[in-house]
Amino acid sequence: MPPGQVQTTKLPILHLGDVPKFNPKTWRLRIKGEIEKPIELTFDQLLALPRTLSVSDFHCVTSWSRFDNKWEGLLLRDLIEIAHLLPGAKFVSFEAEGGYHTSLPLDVAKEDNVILAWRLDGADLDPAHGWPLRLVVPKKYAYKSAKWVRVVRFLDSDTPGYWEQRGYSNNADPWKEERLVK
Ligand SMILES: Nc1nc2c(c(=O)[nH]1)N[C@H]1C(S)=C(S)[C@@H](COP(=O)(O)O)O[C@H]1N2
Ligand SMILES: [Mo]
Repeated sequence: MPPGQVQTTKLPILHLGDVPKFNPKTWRLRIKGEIEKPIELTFDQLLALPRTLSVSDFHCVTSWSRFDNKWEGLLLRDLIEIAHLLPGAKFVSFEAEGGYHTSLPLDVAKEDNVILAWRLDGADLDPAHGWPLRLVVPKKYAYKSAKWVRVVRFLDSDTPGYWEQRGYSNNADPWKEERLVK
C-alpha cells in the first residue's frame, strides 16, 4: 500500500460531469498526432485486436486504493505498435468524452499494465466506470486513468491534463506521494 492510502473493496465512482451515452454506430477511437497515418477504430474493430488481462492496483489521490483489479483490453504497448509512431513522439495525451484529458510520457505509457480497458473483474465496464473504453495507469494516481477515452494523441511536447493544470502532480507517483505540486 502506498503511503497515506486506505483500502476499499468496492470501486468508488469518481468523475466530473455526466456519464456519456455509448452509441456503437457513431463511437470511434481516434489515434492521431505523431504517427505515420491517423487511425480510426470502431468498437468492433477494437475488440478484434489482441487483448490482454492485466491485474493491478488502483490508487486515487483522494486516498482510497483498490487492489487486484482484473482489467481486460488493449495494452498501450500493443496500440503503440499498431500506430507506427514518428520519431518525434515523446508524450501521449488521452482525451475523453466531455473534455477531461490527461497525459503520460511515452516511456510510462509503454510500462507493464498500462491498458485501454473495456472489462473489469470478468464483466463489461459499468458506464460509470468508463464504458466502453477507459485508460488504466496503475503506477500513477487514478486521475491519469481517464474514463470514456475517445482520442489517443501522440505529441512531441506534453499537454498536461485537467487536474495536472489545476495543481496536481504531472508525475503522480503514489509511492512518492506526489499529490499536489508544492
Ligand atoms: N473522463 C474522466 N475520467 C476520469 C475522471 C474524470 O473526472 N473524468 N476522474 C479520474 C479520477 S480522479 C479517478 S479517482 C478515477 C476513478 O475511476 P472510477 O470512477 O472508475 O473508480 O477516474 C479518473 N478518470
Ligand atoms: Mo481520483
